[in-house]
Amino acid sequence: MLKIVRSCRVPVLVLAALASTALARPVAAQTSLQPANWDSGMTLRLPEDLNPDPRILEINMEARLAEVEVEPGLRVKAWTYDGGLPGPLIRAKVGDRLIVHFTNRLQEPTTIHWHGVRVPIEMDGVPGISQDEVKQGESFTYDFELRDAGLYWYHPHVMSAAQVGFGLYGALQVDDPDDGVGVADSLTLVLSDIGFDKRGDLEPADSGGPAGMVFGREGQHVLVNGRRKPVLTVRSGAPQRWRIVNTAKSRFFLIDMDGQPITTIGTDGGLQERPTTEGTVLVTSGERVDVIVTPTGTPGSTLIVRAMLYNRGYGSVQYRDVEELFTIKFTNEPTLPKKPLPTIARTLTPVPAAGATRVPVVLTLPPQGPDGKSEFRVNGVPFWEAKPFLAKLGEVQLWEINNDTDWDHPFHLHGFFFMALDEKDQPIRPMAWKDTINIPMKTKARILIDFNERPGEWMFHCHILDHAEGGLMGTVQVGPPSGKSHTHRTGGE
Ligand SMILES: [Cu+2]
Repeated sequence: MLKIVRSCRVPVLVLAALASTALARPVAAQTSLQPANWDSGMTLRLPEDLNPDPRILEINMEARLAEVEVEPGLRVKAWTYDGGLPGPLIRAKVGDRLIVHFTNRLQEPTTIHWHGVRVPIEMDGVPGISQDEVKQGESFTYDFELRDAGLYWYHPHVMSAAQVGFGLYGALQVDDPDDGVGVADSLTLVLSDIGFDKRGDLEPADSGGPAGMVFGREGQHVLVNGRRKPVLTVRSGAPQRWRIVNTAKSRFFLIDMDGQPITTIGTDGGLQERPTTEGTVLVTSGERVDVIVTPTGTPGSTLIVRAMLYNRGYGSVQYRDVEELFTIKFTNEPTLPKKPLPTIARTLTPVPAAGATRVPVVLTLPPQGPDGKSEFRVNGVPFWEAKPFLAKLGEVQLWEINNDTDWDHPFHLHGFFFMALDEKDQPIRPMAWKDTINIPMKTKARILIDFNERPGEWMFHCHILDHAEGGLMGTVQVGPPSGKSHTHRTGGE
């Protein structure tokens, strides 16, 4: 037993070694160090659990139009899950079963895709490939097990650039009570943006034409848990865990807390091998990060958390300003003395790369045609002309993805985690399970995927959703085809 006395004014944090795991991970008796209602400016709604079984979370959810206030007096007629922006925070424990009775009250067809979750193919939410569209007034029940701890999210896979941009997204958090992180004060942060005019009418999904598609449209209002510039009230020197998802359809967030250290402990597929500490953390579209921060400042003062400029292509840093995300307001209590964080580590077992099938993937953007149209291509073809990649069930593949465009592409694979490799086929350290990896302009990424289960046709695409709809999309058929013939339609990703 290891005892850490935090200070004479706060309870003693007792850490016990877990005997059953290879790495002795401490389990903390957690006590909040924050004032009451410290996070009331940015809490997320929770859905009502209809099922008495503690291992089953069963909820109803509706997609519908709703007027939403993103700051006092500033309203937008958004597309929402259950009337809010973002949708409810679906929160369960690892191993739980999730049942979502979904009804579409929109005038357009939609679906729900569960980003990053190892769902059966029938639950993956891609119309024409894994399920039928849910049309206006129709319902569909999603039902699957939450096998992996981590922060995931959900959004439509029909006209996704439009529907996500209009407000259809929410977080799905799968907790591991034994993760040993030992930080009591935790926030889930859904970062997004939305574009609308003075009347609250949404910016059209095709604004800017082909140039808008090539850039990746960003809404002018940056939102944190659906609010503009909310406020957190915190005690200086108290550690916090932030679980962050970027649900914006194009915008990247390079998060800065006035240069104060940000310790990343996990990413898409839960905790990473070991923490890393830097002055900023980048979260590209679709990605998640799990970080520990200890905001520190003079009692009574404020600290602004910002999104700094990050160059993901022409126009993303020119004539642009940093964005304020939220304000940290320090209470008048004295700063807590610095204490070391518990050892946060995870044993990850990489799949051997030797013998993996090499799959070249080249991303291009040919010059505009005479008709002014632009299209992104994967191995020479846009999505609507592409044939599925093939993988045998149990085959390990090494995708060597060459981004030969002048734009970054956060590359997302449905249904499977992968690991990023270096040029020598070794995992990039610290190791982490990813489902979305940013491939900066004119660079390459190498990812190792074990197609060891769940045969079916799985999507991959850029998570700048305008790029996806502009052609940067494809599928991989894992195992034999189901026999159902599929028609790939434009915009039906
Ligand atoms: Cu892209």
